[in-house]
Amino acid sequence: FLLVTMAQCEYPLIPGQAGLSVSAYLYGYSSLLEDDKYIFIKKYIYIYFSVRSCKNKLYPDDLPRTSVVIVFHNEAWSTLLRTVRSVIDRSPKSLLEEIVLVDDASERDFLKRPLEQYVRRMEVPVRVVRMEQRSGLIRARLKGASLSTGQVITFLDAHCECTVGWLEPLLARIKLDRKTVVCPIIDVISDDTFEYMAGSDMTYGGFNWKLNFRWYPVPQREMDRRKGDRTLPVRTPTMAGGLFSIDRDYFQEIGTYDAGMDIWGGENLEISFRIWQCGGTLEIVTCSHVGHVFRKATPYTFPGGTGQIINKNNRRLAEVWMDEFKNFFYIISPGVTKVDYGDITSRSSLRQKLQCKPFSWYLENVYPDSQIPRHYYSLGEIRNVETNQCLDNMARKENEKVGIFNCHGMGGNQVFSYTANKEIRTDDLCLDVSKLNGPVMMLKCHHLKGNQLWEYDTMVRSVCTSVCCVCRS
Ligand SMILES: [Mn+2]
Repeated sequence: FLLVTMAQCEYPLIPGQAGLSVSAYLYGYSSLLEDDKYIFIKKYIYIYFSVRSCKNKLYPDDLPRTSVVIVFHNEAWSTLLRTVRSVIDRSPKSLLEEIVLVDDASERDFLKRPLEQYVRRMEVPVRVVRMEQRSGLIRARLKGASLSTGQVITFLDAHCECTVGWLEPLLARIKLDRKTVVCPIIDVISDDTFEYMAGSDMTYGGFNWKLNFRWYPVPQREMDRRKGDRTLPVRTPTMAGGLFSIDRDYFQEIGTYDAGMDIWGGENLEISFRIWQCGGTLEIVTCSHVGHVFRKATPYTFPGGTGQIINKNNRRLAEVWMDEFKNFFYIISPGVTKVDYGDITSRSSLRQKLQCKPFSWYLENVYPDSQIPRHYYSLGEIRNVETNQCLDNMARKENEKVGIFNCHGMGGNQVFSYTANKEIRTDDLCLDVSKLNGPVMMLKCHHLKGNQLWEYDTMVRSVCTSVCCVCRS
């Protein structure tokens, strides 16, 4: 902890600038000092540096070299070149084997010959590889990986900016243990102004019942494991998918990607589950920062419709890796069971061959604060048997009231789970009552019981306030 006054605070507090990676939390504080006739108001600013002494970390000289594989489809010139340029400028030459740009059948002319001619002049070998037809992220990455030669493969999206010192901390973790798969902290590049904003080192990857990737706060147990040192990597249950480094041989050993998945979606959870369940480790390396342009809408067209493809991919991931916990996905996404997911025998036999652990092990050991409860009493609807009405989350969001609607028996918004911790959950929200006589709200599950503890007898009632959730009369 450092205490500095505003006057002392001349150096920039922008993360990354001057090599400083800081999180500054500003607390205004004023104290009155009397000096004869004058009262000086001195305004102190307490600045809590999260003591991210990343700058002083030393890394071995003999780190493995990496190829950087970047898939693009109709990417803008400026964002693509910002990515390539920053990789070259901010990676030690001795660690950068090459850059492989995989064009997933772009239509824009400047991404054809002009791009090839432009990158030919660069100081590092940059290859442009073309997919013959639109193949999607997964197959395009597999092609790029197979044509690259570095000991490590680093996948980046085509709209990134690597920061100074991004690469060494990633490679150092892989050198230490080749079964460690590492992601940088993903900083945010605005898609309006393209300004660079620091991402948080206090969130990690999770997923909800619908198998959407989500960021959640790093839990206390993970802070404790690192003894509060925020320069140490965070073990993350899942990765966002766009940006990570992996040892080439290990990537092969654990079965690269599921080539039966189409285009995009679900592949990041699939590789995350596979890494953990099959003996690897997945980390966010907090000393490595890469910016990423988060776009409001996907520029990709999905042949056959976005929903169908993501549902198919998610079914493959649920069927191969999630055991009985796939029911959470199926029951909250009615209709998804009708989607054909193709043949999964090769992925199932991969799981057998690698002797991967069950999904319950993953929930217990890797993701105990998962949105999918490891232990639960029931999963289904909460019905008033006399009126035939059901609790319904009405597709509302966090901090809104839970609703009641005619029971439809179709799962979806009427699915709740009464967990072993006596919470009532719907997806990643918990029923919560803070006032006598309600209302019953849907809040983030906090795992601390209290307002989220429900007792079941013939009614379901909140312990804290005795509010009945569903009453018979
Ligand atoms: Mn992206």
